[in-house]
Amino acid sequence: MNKWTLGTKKWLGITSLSAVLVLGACSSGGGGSSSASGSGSSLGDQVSHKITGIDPGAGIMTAAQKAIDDYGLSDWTLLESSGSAMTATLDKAIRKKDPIVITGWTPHWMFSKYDLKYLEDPKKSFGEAEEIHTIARKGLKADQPTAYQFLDNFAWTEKEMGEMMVAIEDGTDAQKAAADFAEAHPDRIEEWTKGITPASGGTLTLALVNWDSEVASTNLAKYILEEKLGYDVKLLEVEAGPMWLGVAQGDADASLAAWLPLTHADYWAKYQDKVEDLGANMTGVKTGLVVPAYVEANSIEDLVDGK
Ligand code: PBE
Repeated sequence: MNKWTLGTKKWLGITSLSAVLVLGACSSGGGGSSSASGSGSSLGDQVSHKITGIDPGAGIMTAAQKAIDDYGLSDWTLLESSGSAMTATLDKAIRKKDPIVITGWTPHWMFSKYDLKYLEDPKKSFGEAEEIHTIARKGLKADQPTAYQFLDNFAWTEKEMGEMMVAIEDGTDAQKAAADFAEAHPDRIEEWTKGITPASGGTLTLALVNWDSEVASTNLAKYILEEKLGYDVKLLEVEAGPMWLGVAQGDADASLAAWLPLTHADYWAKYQDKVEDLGANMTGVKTGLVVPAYVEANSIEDLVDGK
């Protein structure tokens, strides 16, 4: 078990930053001159100083806004969308070999589908050594020891999650992808459930946000809790804020979607006394600004015009 001791880090200016979006001048109107390298204009001009983001509650959005401040990118705007809208926009850009800057994270199938790179982050706006944690409501251990023990045991690797994520992205139903994973890795299922006495019925609620990484982990947990441990599991799909609040209030029993120590630092600061941290279900995860490999920039510092 792993308790984080984070300072109450509050980022000021998250909403006060009123970046100006300059439209028009560079909205590639004529002739499709959408070359990623070389037309002489800055990357900022080429992408209209826009970073394609995801849902506003995601920690990566807070971190990206912090990067805008840290690197002096005051003429850049972070666009809100969703994980799926962001990857659709990325796909469109890559088909045309247009430049694009997105908020990206690993594990994610986009890194197997496309040739992408993280922009270096020397100022560490996106933190370091990030992990995905499982959090549970207080009292789960006493009420549902079977579920608690499994959730406490469960940890897997980026490669393993990748198998499920790619299958889901290719159109496999998430529960079918979980069943396929369990069939391919019986030793892992055995490891995670070893010595745990199945429950005699009962319903559990797992809260998740519709991020591809969490869709995979939460569906695998549901599958194992249902098929091996005797539960009926409901998935509660919510935004990041309600996900933390739901576990804190006991509306959800647990969530496998807590990114710590940085990505969800604000939520942790708010709810750390009201949830139980069961430790990492994956280590070595990462968030940052991501571009297609053909984009010349290598560092967030390269987004400053004139560089
Ligand atoms: N993510 C994926 C989340 C955590 C999981 C990086 C988009 C976030 O930013 O909150």
